[in-house]
Amino acid sequence: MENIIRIAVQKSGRLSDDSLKLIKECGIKFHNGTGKLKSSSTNFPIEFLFLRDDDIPGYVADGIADLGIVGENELVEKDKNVSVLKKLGFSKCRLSLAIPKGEDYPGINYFEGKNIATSYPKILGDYLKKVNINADIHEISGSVEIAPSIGLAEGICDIVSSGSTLMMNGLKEVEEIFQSQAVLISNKDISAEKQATVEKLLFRMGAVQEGKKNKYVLLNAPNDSLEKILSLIPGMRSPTILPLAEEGWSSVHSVISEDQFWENIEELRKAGAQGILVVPIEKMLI
Ligand code: PRT
Ligand code: ZN
Repeated sequence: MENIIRIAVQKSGRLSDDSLKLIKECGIKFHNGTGKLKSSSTNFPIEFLFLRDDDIPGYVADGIADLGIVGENELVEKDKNVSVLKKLGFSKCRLSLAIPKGEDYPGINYFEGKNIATSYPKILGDYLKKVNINADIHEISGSVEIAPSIGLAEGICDIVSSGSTLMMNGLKEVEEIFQSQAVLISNKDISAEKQATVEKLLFRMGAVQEGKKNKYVLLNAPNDSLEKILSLIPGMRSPTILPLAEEGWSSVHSVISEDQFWENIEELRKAGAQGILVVPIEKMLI
């Protein structure tokens, strides 16, 4: 069928679980038995290709897959001609320059004429050009963090998340050069039939993402402070207010962003709100 789309997701690694979780949260059912390279859905026109993340941008650019989920670091490094449809908000990390802990770091000029080991020669090369530094880029495919201690390079450029790998290897982060998160990418030449399926998927992903940002809040409030409380939890259109059995009290139901909820919680309580329940929202269609 012409409308079936194919999506490439990482087979096993830091992107895999969150990629598959997002697809499941979109209501798409599928089997991903271990070792399988391909799978399809029983209730949505989509097929899955399970690949190494390094291969995902290329497969999508060549049209072997219509869509892919990959880190921006890998996408920019591979420099393939694809479209970014959506930032997905997971697998957040940064690409940073690091040097041995004991070294003084006067600024980016430190790297002039030095050797830097990395698995990201393109991103690093572009950055060094931008800041006008001439350094030798030594490309290695893994265990970049040990390069200084074995004398292979004076500094490294690698992915950092918590920073503990750098610390364990006696290194310190000195420049952040790139920020990354998982993104949904697409082939640039998708048929109209497939595009309709892509739109359906994007709509569902948007609803899941909106739902995650917001919470459904229920609370009890004395009627004479309703006005104040409603100004603190304005709701999607306007909050629902139901009278409680107890005279002079109401139950207020509303949707509020999680950040805004925590910012306003003290004021809500001061205004007399009681029995506050905060409930996760699975999907939100605005
Ligand atoms: O086998 P395959 O090629 O598919 O996977 P991979 O080994 O190349 O990649 P994988 O699964 O390790 O990471 C996939 C993607 O997750 C990366 O391309 C990034 O976009 C993202 N990501 C998020 C990370 C990290 N966090 C991360 N911490 N990728 C790698 N790391 C490594 C980093 O290389 C370093 O060794 O973790 C270490 C640093 O972590 P901290 O927490 O100690 O700072
Ligand atoms: Zn990889």
